[in-house]
Amino acid sequence: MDRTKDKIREKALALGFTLFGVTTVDPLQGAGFYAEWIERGYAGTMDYLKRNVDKRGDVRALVPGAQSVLSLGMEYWQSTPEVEDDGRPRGRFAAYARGDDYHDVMKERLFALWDFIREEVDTTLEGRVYVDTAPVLERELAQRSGLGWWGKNTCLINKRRGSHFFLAEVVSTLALPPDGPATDHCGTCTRCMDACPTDAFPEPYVLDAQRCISYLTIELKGAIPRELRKGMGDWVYGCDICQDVCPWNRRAEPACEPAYESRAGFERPDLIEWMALDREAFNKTFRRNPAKRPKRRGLLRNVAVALGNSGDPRAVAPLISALDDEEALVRSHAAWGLARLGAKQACAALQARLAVEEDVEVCEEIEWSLRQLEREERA
Ligand code: B12
Ligand code: SF4
Ligand code: SF4
Repeated sequence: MDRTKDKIREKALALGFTLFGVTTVDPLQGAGFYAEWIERGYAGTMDYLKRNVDKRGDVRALVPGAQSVLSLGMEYWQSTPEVEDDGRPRGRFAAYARGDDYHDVMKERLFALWDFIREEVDTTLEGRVYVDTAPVLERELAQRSGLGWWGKNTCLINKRRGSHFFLAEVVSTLALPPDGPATDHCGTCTRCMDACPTDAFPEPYVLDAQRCISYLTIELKGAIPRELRKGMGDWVYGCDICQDVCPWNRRAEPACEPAYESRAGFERPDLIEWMALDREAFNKTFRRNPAKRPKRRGLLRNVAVALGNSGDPRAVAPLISALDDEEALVRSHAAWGLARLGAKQACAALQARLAVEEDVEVCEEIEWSLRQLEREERA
């Protein structure tokens, strides 16, 4: 028992963190694994992951004189209801992102925790708080702090709470007794790997982010590779499949920090309504929400793909309107959506757009879509 650690744990729980553990500042074993992951190209266009690769394995490079790392978890679990057919095609939006942006929420609480530690223990302590933003290998630090193990789906899983939680750290010069590491409980299970619709796991415990729907819908700025669009199904922001199928999430007693609770209409978004969002409506709808990250053009690109995948004839009209969107990225994916729907009635609209279109990539996508529709007509 350590009184200082207990007091800090109590404060962390009061601030809404439900998982708490401590580890040493010893170098991380996974640094080599990480460098190889980057080397294999699995990070795709996420250039920020390719910077400071050498520094990632040692938190002492971030906080000179650091003595301990506090790992914290905050939960966001929520179910995704099935909706009655109300005449509107619906999308899916990852559970973690349906409320306020976790970076903002957790940063504020982490600063409050850090202030408490300094006031309670010693105001001359040095330290920094992290959530996602710095070159920190969060999952491995959390595993070493006993919060959970990295599963074959690569997510950190806690035996009691499952994996629907965010991670954060306080790296500081405060010396605290470490907790023991968590052990792996995946066993022979391969459900997550079998369920992934885009085949994003080249091997257990390894994710090729370039194929992951989460990467495609959030991180990728440009066109989504055509061969992966079908597999995206109705996901418009992130993806929860490899967590939803995990038995540890079914057994968990999950919780949700109120700030992450779903905003109205985010559980199963109305795709036709979202396809019609102009800039002002987009900014209003996604204020303080993580989906402001891919910007309007990225989100509507995803919505166009989901409408295409819906197989719903009601998706044709909004996709035809989107052929005139101000963003080339949206126009090109709307063209693909029409081809995917086999919407032969859209040929005239595609041809009309092609006659005035100036963007080379959009022209190429429209020509491809027209060829698909013509081929289907002949067959
Ligand atoms: C880049 C990134 C992504 C990328 C790549 C994900 C990935 N698997 O690498 C994309 C955009 C795809 C993504 C998706 C998601 N992400 Co993300 N993401 C990150 C980020 C910023 C960096 C991850 C990273 O460094 N990846 C590189 C790989 C190599 O690292 P790693 O998987 O963490 O593996 C480490 C250890 O597991 C260990 N390790 C693994 N295997 C082995 C084997 C050996 C032999 C050894 C020694 C070590 C080892 O070593 C590695 C290095 O330490 C982290 C935040 C952070 N700074 O860590 C959030 C983070 C991982 N993401 C998070 C979330 C919530 C998600 C999503 C669930 C969101 C969603 N619903 O769409 C999905 C989950 C998809 C999935 N199956 O992973 C949470 C995960 C929380 C948790 N419980 O695990 C994090 C921690 C953010 C946070 N602060 O809470 N994400
Ligand atoms: S988040 Fe979805 S796409 Fe990404 S690895 Fe998991 S199941 Fe596959
Ligand atoms: S689904 Fe099975 S293999 Fe995948 S993370 Fe969960 S327990 Fe591990």
